Amino acid sequence: MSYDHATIEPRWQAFWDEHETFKAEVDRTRPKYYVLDMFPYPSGSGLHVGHPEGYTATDIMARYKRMNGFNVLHPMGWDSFGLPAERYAMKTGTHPRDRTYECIDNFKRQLKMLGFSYDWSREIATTDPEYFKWTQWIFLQVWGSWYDQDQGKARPIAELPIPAQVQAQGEAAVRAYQDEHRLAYLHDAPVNWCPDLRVVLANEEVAEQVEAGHEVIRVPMHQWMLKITKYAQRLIDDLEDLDWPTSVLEMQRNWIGRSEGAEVVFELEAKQGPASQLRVFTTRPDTLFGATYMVLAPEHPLVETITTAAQRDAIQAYVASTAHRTERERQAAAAEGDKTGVFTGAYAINPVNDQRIPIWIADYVLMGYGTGAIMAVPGHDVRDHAFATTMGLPIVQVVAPAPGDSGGDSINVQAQAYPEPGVAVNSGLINDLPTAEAKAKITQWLADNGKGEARINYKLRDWLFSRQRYWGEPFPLIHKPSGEVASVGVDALPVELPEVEDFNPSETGEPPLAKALAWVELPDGSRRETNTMPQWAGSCWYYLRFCDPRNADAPWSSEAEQYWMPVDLYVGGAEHAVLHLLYARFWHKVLFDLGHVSTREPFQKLVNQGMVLGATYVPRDPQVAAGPKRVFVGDEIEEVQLGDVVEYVHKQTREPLTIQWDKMSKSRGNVVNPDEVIAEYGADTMRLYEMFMGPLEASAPWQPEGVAGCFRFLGRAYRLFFESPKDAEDRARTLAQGEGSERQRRLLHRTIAEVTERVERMAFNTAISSLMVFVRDIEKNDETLGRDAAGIFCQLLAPFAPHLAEELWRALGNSASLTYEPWPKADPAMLVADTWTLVLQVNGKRRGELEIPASLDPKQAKDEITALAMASEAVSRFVGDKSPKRVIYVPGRLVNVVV
Ligand code: ANZ
Repeated sequence: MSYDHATIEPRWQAFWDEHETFKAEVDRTRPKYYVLDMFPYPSGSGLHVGHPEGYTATDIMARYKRMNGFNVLHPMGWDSFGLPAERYAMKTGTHPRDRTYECIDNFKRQLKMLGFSYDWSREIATTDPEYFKWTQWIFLQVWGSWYDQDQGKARPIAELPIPAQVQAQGEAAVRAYQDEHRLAYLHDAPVNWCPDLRVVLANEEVAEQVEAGHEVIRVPMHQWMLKITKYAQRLIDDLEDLDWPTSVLEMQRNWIGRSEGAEVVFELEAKQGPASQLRVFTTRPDTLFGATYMVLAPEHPLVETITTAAQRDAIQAYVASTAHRTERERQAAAAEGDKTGVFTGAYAINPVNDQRIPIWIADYVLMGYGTGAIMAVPGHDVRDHAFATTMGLPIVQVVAPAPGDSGGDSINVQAQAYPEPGVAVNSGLINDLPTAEAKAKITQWLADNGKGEARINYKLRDWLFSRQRYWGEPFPLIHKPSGEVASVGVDALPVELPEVEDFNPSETGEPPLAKALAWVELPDGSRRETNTMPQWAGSCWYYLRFCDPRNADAPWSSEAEQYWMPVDLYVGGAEHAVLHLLYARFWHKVLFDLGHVSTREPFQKLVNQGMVLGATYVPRDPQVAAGPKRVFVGDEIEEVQLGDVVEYVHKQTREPLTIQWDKMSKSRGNVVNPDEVIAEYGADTMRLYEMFMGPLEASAPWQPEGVAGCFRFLGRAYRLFFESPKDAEDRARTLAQGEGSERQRRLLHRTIAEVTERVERMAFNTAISSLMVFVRDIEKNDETLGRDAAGIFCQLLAPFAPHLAEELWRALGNSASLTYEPWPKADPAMLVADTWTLVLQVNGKRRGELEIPASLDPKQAKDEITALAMASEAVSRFVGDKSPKRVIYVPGRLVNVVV
């Protein structure tokens, strides 16, 4: 009998389904563990082997925690609104709904084949009316609230205090005042409009279309905005208690971008009625004496007013030319030193020394940040220095290195800006003060003289929350003939999408819904809002719905929410490090303020899995490689064995090629389809290999040899139960007889200890090596597994290769699934060391040592020993995500990894 995954796996999947093995219910007698994957967008191309990396990791944790007595919530669903289905509809006429559900079926089929322990009874799709009913409900909560600065939280709009003079102006004024304070508001915001494609593009989509030759312009449109900026400080502060990767915490902080500084008021030399002042934001008020010119963003409202007649044409031409560029492009160009701008002809007066300073416009200053205007200090700001040098503007030094700072004498601000802190010079009342004190003193002076005040600024902008698309959640709002915006009312939810034939926006960019007049126009003359919500909306709260997914009366019950939340472990791609997590945290905080959820933060621990890289092949000859780029994929290649090394050649031309590893993508042709891997090796092998490739957080290449290696390991484990010892005559003897040798029991307990400790750390690759060592040892000694050892091995294997583990467990005479078997405990008395020492080298340099269990024979167990070496801290720290060229093993002495 040999290991037949094709029979074993479907059998156990059917068993789990039939017994609802993974169904979770609130149970206050047990501790809970909520483990969540970032749910996928069900794309047309199906899963590739990158998806299951994170899913396997969470599944291991889910299974491990169940065996440790936790009540585990492990759900899966679909982030199923989104542009690809809509584009597909425009091309083929297939309704996005049909396409979406077709893709979901395919994704689900693939996920089920992998044997993940999801509670499928909790499956949700963001496109189901039963789901988006509550997305719309949450939107109404946001729209129905204002932010009370004093209490530091959102409150219902009905509780907004109305100033007496607004009250006196009547109902319409009160309503307008409320609308201004809502957390969701209407705003004319510029969007990226692509006239050729007739679509509004998200910022991150612009580059691709421009490259494809399409024009993208910025045009103002009616948009819904959410006041996430009110939460900027809380979104920073509450990161404190989260168990997240440092890099993600850092990215969140940077995105929110808190800056401390001052707002400074400059008088205009030629007063223009009420427009007599210019306000700027600066993080360096201590450099005020060095401001030699000012710059307004081209869109700044004062540009019109202050430009002199002589400069008008030049200014207008410049403003027109920058309107084509997005803020991102402008920032990128500015960072590369591309400095353009035009003088307005106007002057401002420096409040500290009454000097006249010329006012320019330039697109390196952005309207959306600070006040949209700056005082330029070319002596101490790199961007200003580049601009001043280009335009021939004066450069003045007002900061000198602090006494004792190295390199102090060589400062020459004419040649190069000096942005470092130091001591103030040429700066009147703050002369000789160190930068921090100079900032404080000048800010105080500005405040005392009514010329400014301390200010904290955030880079974070309000969230542009509407899209001109069909396949999204409709807003539950109507526009009344009076101009008033009103809720459709909670009873009218969900507002479903109208059936339409044409999914294109109108010529002018009006959303496709605007054309569904029978839907838009209501009997009382009101019109429905025709924008839809962005794809982020559905993914902002799905983790809450999973707590109580079939609740028809509420988005979730507080009982379920209080029991399951927060998510204990959240695993997903690093591409969501900023926006998804920030938006979800923001909604969560609004819901917290309004009393709908009980935790401040949704996701306690976060892990980003690395990427699975796929292979393509490029010419090895550098000369040839420099020519037009030629890339070949797997089936055009032949591997030839030359001595110890494998070479790649093109099948037809025999041209020598080298391998190149990239992120898997359909366009590169380097994608591996899990269906094929599962057909050949089975889900357990695939899961095992996904975890064995390397540390979860690191990117790693998909190598077919590695898959085969994991398959061989499972085959060996299988034979331990059914075929060993080699001379066994009756099967009963091989299964769980006796105690096993003393050596076997020692090894067993060491394996329990190692696997446990490594799973706790989510160091799955090394946990798997422990299991491999165990199997190899028993096999080598041609031993019969003892009764305990056989059962415990099944338990240890279960999180990683659950189908085979169940099969072996059943063969031992157990009738129940081992899903809820208690996790084994190592006996400390059995954990006495029995090892030899292996030296670890990377590129020939000694990087550490590793204790290898004596059970691993230096001559026989080459694979296991090198695997342990590769997985060791010492080696992986130096190898990182590079793929090793060669691994040299000197039996019993050392492993040298060449990268
Ligand atoms: C004078 C100055 C002197 C500045 C100096 C810096 C160094 P962060 O840290 O990003 O907040 N700035 C302000 N508003 C801007 C806008 N809308 N577009 C482009 N630049 C803007 O940086 C704040 C600094 O960026 C401000 O401080 C201002 O330049 C510039 F030695 O003012 B500073």
